[in-house]
Amino acid sequence: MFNPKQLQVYFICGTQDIPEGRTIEQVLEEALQAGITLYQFREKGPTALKGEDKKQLALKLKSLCQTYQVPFIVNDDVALAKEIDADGIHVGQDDEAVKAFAAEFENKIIGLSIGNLDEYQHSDLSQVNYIGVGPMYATPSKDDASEPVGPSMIKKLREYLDDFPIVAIGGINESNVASIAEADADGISVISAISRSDNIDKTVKHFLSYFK
Ligand code: TZP
Ligand code: MG
Repeated sequence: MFNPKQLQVYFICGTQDIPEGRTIEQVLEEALQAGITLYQFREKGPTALKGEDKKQLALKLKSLCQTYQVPFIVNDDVALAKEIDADGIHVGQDDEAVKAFAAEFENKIIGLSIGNLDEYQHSDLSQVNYIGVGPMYATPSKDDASEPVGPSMIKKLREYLDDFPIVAIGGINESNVASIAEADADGISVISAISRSDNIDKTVKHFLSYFK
């Protein structure tokens, strides 16, 4: 069951985001130990695992998340999310439409990406639990990212959305997280600031301190 507090420090990561010499299991376990509130499994790009390899890794990471009672969300891959009984699914504007699968994710978490006001106006949020808004800043982790919109986009969307759960994404790090919290996001979703941190424990705890 979804609780907006789960958006506070939302870690997204796939095998492509792991620095040399580390494994995704190690990185995720450190992040879970440090207190991340939600995890999204996102395999992307030329090295992305597929088929059975992707499924087996997803099952391993899901079970790791269960140990820490942190929900496990799958990016894009609705079929995989169903097959492994993930806690939820996150889709972008170009992915499978929420209305096509919402009935099968009734007691699960459904997240939708929104890049700007136009996308917001064309999105049906009636079956969506939270929106991911961004990129806030330039990001090293998404090749086809749209123009950064900055924390002011969160403030604008708040005018329309009242207390609907919003998580900010894209280029967020320890130096700019304050402006995201100030814009009244429910939390941050980050890849590289955690996956490439020299001290995951310190980074996650720093992020958590902004979203009490
Ligand atoms: N969607 C918009 S930006 C982004 C995604 C998946 C990448 C975020 O990665 P980072 O490293 O936190 O900028
Ligand atoms: Mg997508």
